[in-house]
Amino acid sequence: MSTFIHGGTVVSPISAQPMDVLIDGGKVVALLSPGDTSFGSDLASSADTVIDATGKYVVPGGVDCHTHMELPFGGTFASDTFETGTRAAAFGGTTTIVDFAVQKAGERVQDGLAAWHAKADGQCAIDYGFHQIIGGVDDDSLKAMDELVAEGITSFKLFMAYPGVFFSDDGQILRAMQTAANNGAMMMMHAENGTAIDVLVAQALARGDTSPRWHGLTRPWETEEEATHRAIMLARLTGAPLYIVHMSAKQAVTTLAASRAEGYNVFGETCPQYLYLSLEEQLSAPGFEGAKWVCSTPLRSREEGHQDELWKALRTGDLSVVSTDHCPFCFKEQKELGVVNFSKIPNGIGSVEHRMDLLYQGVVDGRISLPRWVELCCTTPARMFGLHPRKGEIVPGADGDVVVYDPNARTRISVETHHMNMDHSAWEGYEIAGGVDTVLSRGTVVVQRGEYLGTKGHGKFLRRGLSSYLT
Ligand code: DUC
Ligand code: ZN
Ligand code: ZN
Repeated sequence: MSTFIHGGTVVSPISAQPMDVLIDGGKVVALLSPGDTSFGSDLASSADTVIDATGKYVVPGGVDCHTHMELPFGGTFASDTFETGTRAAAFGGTTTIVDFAVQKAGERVQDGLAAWHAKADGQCAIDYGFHQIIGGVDDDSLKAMDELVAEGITSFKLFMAYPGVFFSDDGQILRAMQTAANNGAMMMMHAENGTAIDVLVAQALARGDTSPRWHGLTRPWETEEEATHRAIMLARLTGAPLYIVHMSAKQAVTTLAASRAEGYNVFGETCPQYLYLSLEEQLSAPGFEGAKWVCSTPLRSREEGHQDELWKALRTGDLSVVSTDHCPFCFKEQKELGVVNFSKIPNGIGSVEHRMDLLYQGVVDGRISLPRWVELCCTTPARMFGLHPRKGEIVPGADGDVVVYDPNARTRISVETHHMNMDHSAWEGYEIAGGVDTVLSRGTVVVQRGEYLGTKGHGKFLRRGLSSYLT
């Protein structure tokens, strides 16, 4: 089964040029300059399927390396299953997700991972891998980290937030990092000072400050910056590579940049919500409305200028990746758990369907270049987490994960039209210049002009290698 995509502009992390793409047996087999008569041109003329990409961009399938399908949180579960969430991702041009398997304290890491395999197996529209959350660092879980690396789970996330749930103390963090320094895995960190935040939350509630806005005000930038600094110092001490997830505070990014400038393997991601949304506009919406935007780290103040600084860091390379931290909860009965107490609102925003579109607006607005869009959303996450060159770039030998993206399309984001299992959209009414036209996963068309053509179970588990992004 072969597919020939012709007439488009192929975007790589370093260039955008007119090229035709030939996919055969689920793999990219050739990139041909228009009119090329060399290897592949015969195959192209006899391809089973021909896709006309004239006037469109041909980009690698998106790699969203931070999702939480069915995450247990605050007495409920993230509302997307692997079936609904990966289908929504495909609609938005994402062809790979890396989700977080969870080990809770007192549970075997291997059991937590097995539970995640059971949730995802046979359900997914696109390929998927797992990071492993270690919620209880001890001798057994440290040993399990070595085992998991051999099974293609090559990154481990710890939390400096959520005491009593996912939290690790500094000694536990140090031990896990020593293990990663030894086995080559990437450490990932939710960097917020959770014990300090818990005091601020209790004080706010005691004063009667219970509305969603206080979620943000009780997680000030200092708590992110302090934890970021501590995590980086512990990583430096051990030699483990460190990836800080969902960065939202400009001061934390400055701290990260300082260690990057010294040559350490420390990296940061941000998410669309921190680039576009704010404490003043969304989290402070009237009544309980702001609950839709309760996530951690929280949305930051626009007056303080965090959003512009994050865009700048995406340009300079101080931030390496844009993921979503997709963690959807419905407003009814889920977000509403916190209607009289913001600390009971399940933390999370659903964006897995919109990441490619939202970041493309950065290209339209002149904030990032076309190749940088691809690098941030596709190539670097693949390299960071051991999936490149199979994923993240259109090169011979890679999986045929390709998106034909139409810069002339217009998309209006709405709960009425999205495919995520949510009863609202954090992006309601957002106008997108551009839109996904066709999505291929391993050479199979899964979405075409707004129609889902894929199948549940097409998506396969990806055993990942070690990061190929380290310096
Ligand atoms: N942050 C969220 O917003 N949701 C899930 C967990 C997290 O760290
Ligand atoms: Zn987190
Ligand atoms: Zn997360």
